[in-house]
Amino acid sequence: MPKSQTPPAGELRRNIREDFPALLQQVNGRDLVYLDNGATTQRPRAVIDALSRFYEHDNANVHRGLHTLSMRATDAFEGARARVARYINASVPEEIVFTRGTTESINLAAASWGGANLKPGDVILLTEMEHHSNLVPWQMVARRTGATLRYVPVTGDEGLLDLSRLDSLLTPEVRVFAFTHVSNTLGTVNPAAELCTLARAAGVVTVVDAAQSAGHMPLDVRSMGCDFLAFSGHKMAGPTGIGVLYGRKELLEGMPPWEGGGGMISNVDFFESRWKPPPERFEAGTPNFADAAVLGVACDYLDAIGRAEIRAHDGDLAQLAYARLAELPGIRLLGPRPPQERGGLVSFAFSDVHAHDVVTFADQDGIALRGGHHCNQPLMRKLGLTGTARASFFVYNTEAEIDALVASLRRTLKFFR
Ligand code: 7TS
Repeated sequence: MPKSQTPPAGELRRNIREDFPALLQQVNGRDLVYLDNGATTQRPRAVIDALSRFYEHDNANVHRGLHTLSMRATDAFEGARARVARYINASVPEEIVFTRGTTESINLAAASWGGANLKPGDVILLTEMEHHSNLVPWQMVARRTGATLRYVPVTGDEGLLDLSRLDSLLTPEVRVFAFTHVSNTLGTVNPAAELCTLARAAGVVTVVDAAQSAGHMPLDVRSMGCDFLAFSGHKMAGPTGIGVLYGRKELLEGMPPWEGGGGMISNVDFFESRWKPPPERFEAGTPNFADAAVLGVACDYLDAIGRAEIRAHDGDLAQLAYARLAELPGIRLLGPRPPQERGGLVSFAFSDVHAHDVVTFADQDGIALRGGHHCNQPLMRKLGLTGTARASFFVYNTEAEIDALVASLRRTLKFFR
């Protein structure tokens, strides 16, 4: 975009909402206000159409046929791999493993890398703000290998990692440090590059959960210095059921497969097999080639808007929402306030109104929120909460929608008090 046409920071192209057909509807007689983007984003017409086009024109299984459609499908699939590699500045496309999503990506890293490298006495370092997806797979591999878990504490409602503790936590027994880039409950943006640098200096492998950042800010795995990075297509305007595990080439090459089947072998005998190199080694069976191909279209869509611009836009809305919500009597707001430490979501609780009631009443006004523990049960317990309501923003959300949210919450509070 020429400079003269660049909107001010935090303000994106005005007609962006028209790209998203699902937004153009009424819910309970009101214009839909979709503020549940942390769970999944809506998809732009470009992505929806690309999926139809793929099935209408190019559909055939990949890596198997010599016929034209199979070659077209394979080109689209491998082209998307290269596109995703560029999206996060991976060194080569082979560092991109396609999975079902963040959850499967972390399970792959934990089972394959963890299963091969962890032993009794080793420590897996996590943080108290991890989503269950970056917690349970590590508990499972800990049980399997005899490794133990250790946690970087969260400072409380302010929702920051207590980095003063990191030196004492990164002892020689720590083999892997898995942490979220952006917390789906607190909104905290963790200093991923700083954490990766400290870990690497201690010889510790890093796994970054980028589920909440991949669609919302620039990502560069090489400047971040991570070893693994996981994310989901459906949280970044892309298709459902497709995700990515980025792994540094040397690490992926040293890892055993975690599932066996077609596509991942170079040779099979009755009693033993040899594996293909990454990424195929980790993609047993027919991959989700159609959604993978269209994930590249989602990358194009977001980059055309500009991820720095998206970060500014979502962050500005979160700042505004925080300020407006703070005016509501009896509200408890979670996570850090400063714009550089908060991504595009705000989580809040009332002592006298359950989060599920907040969400149900908002729905009556056509507003989609999420309420509950957000797959962060240990953190909720630590904070003495059963759940929160959460508003999470994306490219198409507006200040007027925050006005609608605040007005709706005022009505809810009046009803309950
Ligand atoms: N990690 C984080 C930080 C997440 O927010 C989520 C999903 C996941 C991992 C799992 O992603 P999946 O695509 O494999 O399911 N978070 C949410 C949420 O906040 N509300 O619904 C899903």
